[in-house]
Amino acid sequence: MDNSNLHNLEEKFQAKIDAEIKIEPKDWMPEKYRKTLIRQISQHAHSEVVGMLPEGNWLTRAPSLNRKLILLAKIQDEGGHGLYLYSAAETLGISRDELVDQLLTGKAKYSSIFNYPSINWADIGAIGWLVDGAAIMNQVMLTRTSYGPYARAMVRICKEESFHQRQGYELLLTMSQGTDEQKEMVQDAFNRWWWPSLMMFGPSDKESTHSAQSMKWKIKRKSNDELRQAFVDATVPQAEFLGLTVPDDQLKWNEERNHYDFGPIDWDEFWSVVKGNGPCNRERLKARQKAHDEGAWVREAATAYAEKRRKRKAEKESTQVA
Ligand code: FAQ
Repeated sequence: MDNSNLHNLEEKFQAKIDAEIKIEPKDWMPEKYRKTLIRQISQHAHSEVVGMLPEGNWLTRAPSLNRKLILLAKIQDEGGHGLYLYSAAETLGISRDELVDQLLTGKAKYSSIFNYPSINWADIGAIGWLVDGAAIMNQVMLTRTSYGPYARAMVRICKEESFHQRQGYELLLTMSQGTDEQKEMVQDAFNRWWWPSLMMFGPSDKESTHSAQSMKWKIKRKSNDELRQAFVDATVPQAEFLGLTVPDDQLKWNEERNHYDFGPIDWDEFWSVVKGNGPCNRERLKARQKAHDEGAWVREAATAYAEKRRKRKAEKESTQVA
């Protein structure tokens, strides 16, 4: 394709985005748009799947049958989100095997937040309230992202995340009305999950390498810092209602800005976790590798079954023709 043709296609593509027309799998798209989406959607899918691990840690130790059922349903939802997202990524011409391989070999990232341990039962509440809360803040804008299959997957995911966030808050509300020891557990979980939750939104706008192009293509519609601020503004009053102290001595309501000011984020910690050196990075990848290896027989059986069905159908069609 010559340069003027390519330029024409790119202009038409941007005009579609500007007119809020969704891009669909068979539409022409710039190669960089396709690659950016594969990167973001697959990182998102991996996050959902790896994100099942910190909560899975508490399934056998949930304090009641009811809590166990709720947690089980939530974790299953996260697995489902991973599947919708892998399917959305596959529409861009990459196979599930390649995507999983990128995760297991450490080539693909997943959210930094899932490299922190879930130490006490209140962590389960904190994950629902803060981690799902941060995820929703980011994902609501993604229901309007420019790529059709991603936007449609996000609509359903957001509905489910909203239940996840509320179950986490309700768990903490119950504990915060309990014994002194339970209240301490809630504060301890909050202290450990607060800053990593703020990091989930990604580097500051100044450091964000992909934001400018992703905003132009309307893959992202709000910046990392905008979403982080919205999360702080929404979450601080919820923390106060639980009787919690936010672990940030610089946190203060700013009348003029109509927002909370908050202290500096430890970006060295963030990048160290992203680069594979967080408290649980190795453990998480090892657990995914083990699940992948132990699931080999399921993949083989499903492939053999599909092949058997394909052959039967072909045989039936050939006898019908004869
Ligand atoms: N962790 O230029 P930007 C959930 C990387 S789902 C690790 O700003 P971008 C549900 C970034 O990839 C949570 N890496 O990047 C659940 C890039 O590196 P690269 C996941 C991060 O893409 C709840 C580099 O830094 N949600 O929690 C992180 O424009 C409970 C430069 O960054 C999504 O994935 C991070 N936190 O903006 C499940 C939402 N942040 O690729 C179980 C979709 C940044 O060049 C239990 N994703 N990086 O090597 C997005 O909206 C975007 O990708 C951002 C980052 C906003 C995360």
